[in-house]
Amino acid sequence: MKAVKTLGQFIIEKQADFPYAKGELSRLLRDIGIAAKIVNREVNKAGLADILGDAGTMNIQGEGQKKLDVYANEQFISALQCGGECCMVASEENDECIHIESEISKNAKYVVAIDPLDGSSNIDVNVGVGTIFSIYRRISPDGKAGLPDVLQRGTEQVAAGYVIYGSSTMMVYTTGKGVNGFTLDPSIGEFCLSHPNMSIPDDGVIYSINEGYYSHFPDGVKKYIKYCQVEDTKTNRPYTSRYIGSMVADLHRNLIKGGIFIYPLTAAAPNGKLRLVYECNPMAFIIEQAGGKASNGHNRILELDVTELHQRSAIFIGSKNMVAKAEEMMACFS
Ligand code: AHM
Ligand code: MG
Repeated sequence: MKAVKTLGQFIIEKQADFPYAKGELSRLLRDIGIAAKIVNREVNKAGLADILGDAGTMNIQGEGQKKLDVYANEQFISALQCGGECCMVASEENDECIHIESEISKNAKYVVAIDPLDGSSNIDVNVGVGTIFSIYRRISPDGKAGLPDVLQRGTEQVAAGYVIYGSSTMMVYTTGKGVNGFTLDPSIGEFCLSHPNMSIPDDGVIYSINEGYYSHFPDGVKKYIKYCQVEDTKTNRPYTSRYIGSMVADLHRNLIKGGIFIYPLTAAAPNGKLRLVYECNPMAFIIEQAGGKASNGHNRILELDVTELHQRSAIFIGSKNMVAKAEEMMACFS
C-alpha cells in the first residue's frame, strides 16, 4: 500500500531546507491550509446554502463582492489572526492592509498578500475558483508593520501558492525550492501529496486569453494570437484555445499540460486587469519554480517595481518557450 504524506507532514519535513528557521513559516503554511479546507467546505455546498449571489457590497476596485468572496476573505484573515505568525494581511477584498495587533502577532516575521477567491464570477455556475497567496518576510523593525512590507518586489517572496476548488481541491505551493501539489482527500480531511516536484513543459499547445477583447489588444498580442492559429506541423500549430476565466484554473491546467496564459493591457483595462501583489507575483513565483516564465510582455514579472497595493499588470505566463515567443512579438511593436 502506498504511504500517504499529508501537507502537515510534508511541511515539517521540508523545514529542514531552512536550517535557521524556527518553524514560523511552516506554521503559517499550515494555517493557510486549514483556512483552505474551511473555504472548500463552503464552496462545495455553495448550491445548497444561501451563499451564492452578490453580497450587495463592492470591494475597493468597485467590483461587486460575492457572498463567498466575503466569506473566504473572513476565513483566511481569521486563520492568520489566530495563527500568530503573520503581522499584516493585504487582501484583494480590502482597501487597506489589515494589521494583526494581538500580543502574539504584532512582531511576527511575515506578511501575507491574498486573493481569497479568485475567479469569483464563476462561482454561481459551478466552475473552478481559487485562492492565491504570497508570503513576504517583513522588512520593517518590530512594531506595527507598514505598506513597504508588502510592496516588495516579487523576487523577495518567501513562499507562494494557490488552492484550486475544482473537480477535486488542490493546494499547490512553493518556498523557492520547487513546486509541490496536494489533493484534498475528503474522507480524511487532509491535503495529501499527489503532485511532487511539479514542472511545466517547456512548450505546449494551449493558449488562454479572453479573445473577446481581440480588437482592443496591443499589436504584439494580436500577432501572437495569429501565430498560435497558423498551421505548422513542426510546431504542433494551430494551438488549441482554452479559457476558463479563472486564472487559477487556467494556470493550473497549463502548469500540468503546458501552455500560455495571457491577460494583456486592453482598452477597458489600460494597466492590465490582474493585480501584481496577490495575483501576478505569486503565480509568477510558482510558474518560474516549475521551470516556466512570467513576464508583462517585456519584463520579468518578479522584478517589477511595486508602488501600490492594488497595482495591476499585464501578464504573459506559462511554458517558457511560448512566453519567450510572445515577448518576441511584443518587441516587434515597441
Ligand atoms: P477576480 O479577482 O475579480 O476574480 O478577477 C480575476 C479574474 C481571473 O481569475 C481571470 O483570469 C480574469 O479575472 C478573467 O477576466 P475576464 O473576464 O476579463 O477575462
Ligand atoms: Mg482575483
